[in-house]
Amino acid sequence: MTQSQGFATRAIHLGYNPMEHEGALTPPLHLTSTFAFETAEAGGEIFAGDRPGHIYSRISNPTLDLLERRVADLEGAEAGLALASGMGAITAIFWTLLSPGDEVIVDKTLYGCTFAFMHHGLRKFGITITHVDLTNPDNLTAAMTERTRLVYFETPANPNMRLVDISAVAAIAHAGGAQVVVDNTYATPYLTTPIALGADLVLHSATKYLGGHGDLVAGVVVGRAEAVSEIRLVGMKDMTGAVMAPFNAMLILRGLKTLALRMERHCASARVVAEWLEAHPEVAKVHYPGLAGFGQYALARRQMALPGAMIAFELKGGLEAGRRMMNGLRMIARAVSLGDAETLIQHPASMTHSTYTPEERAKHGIGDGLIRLSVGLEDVADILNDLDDALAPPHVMRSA
Ligand code: 4LM
Repeated sequence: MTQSQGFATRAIHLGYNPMEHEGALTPPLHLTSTFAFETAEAGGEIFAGDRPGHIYSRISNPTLDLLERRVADLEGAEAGLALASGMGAITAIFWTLLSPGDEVIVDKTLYGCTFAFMHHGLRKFGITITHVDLTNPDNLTAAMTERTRLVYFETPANPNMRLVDISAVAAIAHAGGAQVVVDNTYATPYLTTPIALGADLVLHSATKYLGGHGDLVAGVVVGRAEAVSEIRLVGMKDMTGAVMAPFNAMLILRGLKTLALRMERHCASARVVAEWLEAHPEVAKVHYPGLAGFGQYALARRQMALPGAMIAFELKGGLEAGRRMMNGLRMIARAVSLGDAETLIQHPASMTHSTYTPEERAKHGIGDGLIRLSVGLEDVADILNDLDDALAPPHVMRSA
């Protein structure tokens, strides 16, 4: 297979020839923890890296290998690494690349557990975490120091949909000698390929769109072969042990076959839902990169092939309106995570951030009426109907 083939074709065929596997159309699942060597000498050569081969599934496994090559190819990267979770991917990268005294510059908005890892994990080991509003790349120029090793961000960011201009940030980071790590979970390589825009490493929570069916937890890292190999041998093998189970790799390989198709449908439905929400009287503001009123609309057009299927919106009625809406839903699932066939909804103030005070929530940019919606693959009319019923004012009788 070559790069000249299209995205969907590569997601289905790349790196696998059934004729090398007794004609099996579907790649085999290698459920094995260890690998036998032909001779002691052959084992020695594989250990020394002088001969290709697998040793133990905490280092590599043929089923994971195929997934790693497919995701790397879709992201336009040299190599990939499959890990146990998105957090496994993030922690393996950081433990590999950082030493005490180093500084990491991160955007102001991060997925909550990434934020916790930076603050409660990395900081304990003498690493400085500096939050900078990277939506304005000029802020990075001012913040870079000679200790800055990495610049890290999500685009779009979880949960408020802020975008970061990858090429502008990469140019500034590289000029200062830092590497750029992008969490591409929200966009997927179908919408954005950060490596082509200058990122050094890209990671995913493969739990989300790459798997696409809400049936596993997994992560992937892609980048230059040498860097990915170091993360494999240091961050994954020795420091976290966060290896992906072969069965999960198999499920993600299946998910990837429909990634292009799913993203087209996810994004088309999300646009309809975003426009509908924007016109709804109970909704104060909709944050969706496909709306002309989105603050970073020009960047979204330039950097994303489609605007994605995650929407953040603010309810005029704050906490109570959010709680009422959540409890009024009948089809849409009140659940964390995203990128599944099912539409998922999250109200941080009454769910994930309910133990924060309103002041603490405000400090983290989470308004009491903020709702996060992962638009699924159901018929969009049914998604709208459910939202419509749930958003109806309390005195309006809902349909039976
Ligand atoms: C959630 N997110 O948002 P694992 N990067 C991003 C994420 O959204 C997540 C991870 C990494 C949610 C999970 C409950 C942008 C996760 C972490 O969950 O470790 O695969 O990924 O609801």
